[in-house]
Amino acid sequence: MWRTWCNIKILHAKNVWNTASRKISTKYIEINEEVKNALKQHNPVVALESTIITHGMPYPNNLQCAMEVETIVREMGAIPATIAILGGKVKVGLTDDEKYQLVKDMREVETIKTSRRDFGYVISHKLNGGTTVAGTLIVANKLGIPVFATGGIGGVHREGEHTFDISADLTELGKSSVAVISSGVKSILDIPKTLEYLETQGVFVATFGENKAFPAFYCRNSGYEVPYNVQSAKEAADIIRCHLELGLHSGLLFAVPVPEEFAMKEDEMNAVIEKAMKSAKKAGISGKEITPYLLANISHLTKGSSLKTNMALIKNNARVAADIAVHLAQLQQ
Ligand code: PSU
Ligand code: MN
Repeated sequence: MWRTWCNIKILHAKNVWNTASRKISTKYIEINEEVKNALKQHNPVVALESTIITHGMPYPNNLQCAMEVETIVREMGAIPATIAILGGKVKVGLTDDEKYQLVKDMREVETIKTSRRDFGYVISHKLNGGTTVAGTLIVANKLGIPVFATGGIGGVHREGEHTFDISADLTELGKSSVAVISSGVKSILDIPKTLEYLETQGVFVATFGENKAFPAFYCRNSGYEVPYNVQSAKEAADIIRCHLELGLHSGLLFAVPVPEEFAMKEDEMNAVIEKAMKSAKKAGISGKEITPYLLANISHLTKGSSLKTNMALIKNNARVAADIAVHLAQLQQ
């Protein structure tokens, strides 16, 4: 029973019209051998998103960060599985060449920030796509990869009660049997509303570290607490195991504060964020463009130091995620 959530669920093309199926047609997905073998043998795998690469960071930091994150996952004893769409195919476990291609193609080919709603379009038009947290969760969930590392997840935007801008990351977390390791959410978002939304969606939320202070991505403390604090990878793995074995079909969020030496000052950051948000409003930016716009603007306003923090926290999250994946795999053997 315990083993079933890790089976690779792939459907052959003839069954593709079975709309009740959770499976992806083999026509549309390519899993690299290393990841396939690790999944078969219940070895630790960490899923990684690719919107960070395509829309979250400038070149060459995006590529450098993606490579370093994978190295860290390997050093910790897990297999990295960066997920993206290349030429209309979902690739699980991008090779370095494929990561380079994804970035290089952006100069000539339309590259879509891909959440749930975008997959059919991207694949039918044989485009490239950077999968968001939501998009990556869909693939990880279908393949039974229970651990996924990223920087920050999307959330309820400030003034979301008027704009209805609520990231699909939250609804996807509500229906994916996957644990996401992130540094919480940025204060470009409404943090208390995001936490409320996660509760409604049945997502387990805990901090991973010293206390229950929910981190705000660039800063270690958002000023809001969450109900749970987890202190070790073993404890996290035990919780994930129970959550999955109970068949709850909702996700888990472990929020890891950025390491102290890379953390940014809260007052300073709040002022920068206010400024970036004003400029977004003035430029009429909305919808899926808002997060990439703000990220680039914040990096510009902080003269690149927010980008440094961003890269440091992703790497730290990858380390924690791999540690959790290793402990989870031990529970399965
Ligand atoms: N936060 C970051 N960097 C990012 C993102 C979020 O610090 O690149 C990306 C993630 O892929 C996330 C997506 O899933 O933005 C959320 O976008 P939206 O708010 O449009 O749902
Ligand atoms: Mn949005």
